[in-house]
Amino acid sequence: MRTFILLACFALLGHSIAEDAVENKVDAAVEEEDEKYNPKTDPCYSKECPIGKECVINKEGKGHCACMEECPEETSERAKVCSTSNITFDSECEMHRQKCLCHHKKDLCVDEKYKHVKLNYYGPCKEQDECTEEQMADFPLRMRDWLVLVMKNLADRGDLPEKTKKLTDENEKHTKKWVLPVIWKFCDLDLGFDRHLTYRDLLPLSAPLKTLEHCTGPFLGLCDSDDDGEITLKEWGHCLGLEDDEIADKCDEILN
Ligand SMILES: [Ca+2]
Ligand SMILES: [Ca+2]
Repeated sequence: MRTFILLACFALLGHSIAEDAVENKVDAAVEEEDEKYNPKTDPCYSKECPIGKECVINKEGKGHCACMEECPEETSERAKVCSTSNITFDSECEMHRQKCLCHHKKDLCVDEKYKHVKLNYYGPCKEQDECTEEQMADFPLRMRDWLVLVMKNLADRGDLPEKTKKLTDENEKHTKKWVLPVIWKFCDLDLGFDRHLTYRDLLPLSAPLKTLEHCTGPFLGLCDSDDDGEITLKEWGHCLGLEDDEIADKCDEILN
């Protein structure tokens, strides 16, 4: 019996020594690779790809963005996203990866309709309560109060540009304290500074808010009063209760 235990120990020891030797070899090879690696010659080194895509080197040796092989595995409910067509994806990455795969007609595309998929809100899709007339009437008032708070918090934390901070200080004297924050939010959301808020421009506001406030979607729909898919400063001001003479384009002042 003792011999058996001894032999077993030797066998285990032998196994462990052999494993260590293999590991050392692998480490050395990785280190050698690392030493050889030169970011300047890596076509993907400084290539940034949008979500759901990754850089791969093509036949010409150039880096280009292709659909991701796979997204990091997500098991948390909080990572899930709901699309505008009410489909839940495991993550925002997975939604964009599917969009990419389906757009390029790849085998891994789950459903051809995913090529038009768009993010609606963060979290799994859920039945949203109907936004009643009363709630809808109340929503802009609550939203502008919230914007006043957000802007004030940013100013207090020193997270606003100097000029904008000055504007907020002056704004303290006004009775209608929401006018400046409403205009500021429009400028803040406006990608491309073209004074039009598209679906994409509105995402940082709508995607987190829609899970918490079921009137967000209908409200933003109403804001686009001419129904052209974009919200102008005038439309934004009107739906948040600003008078015509209060809707002034201060984006250059606010953002610089
Ligand atoms: Ca824009
Ligand atoms: Ca419009």
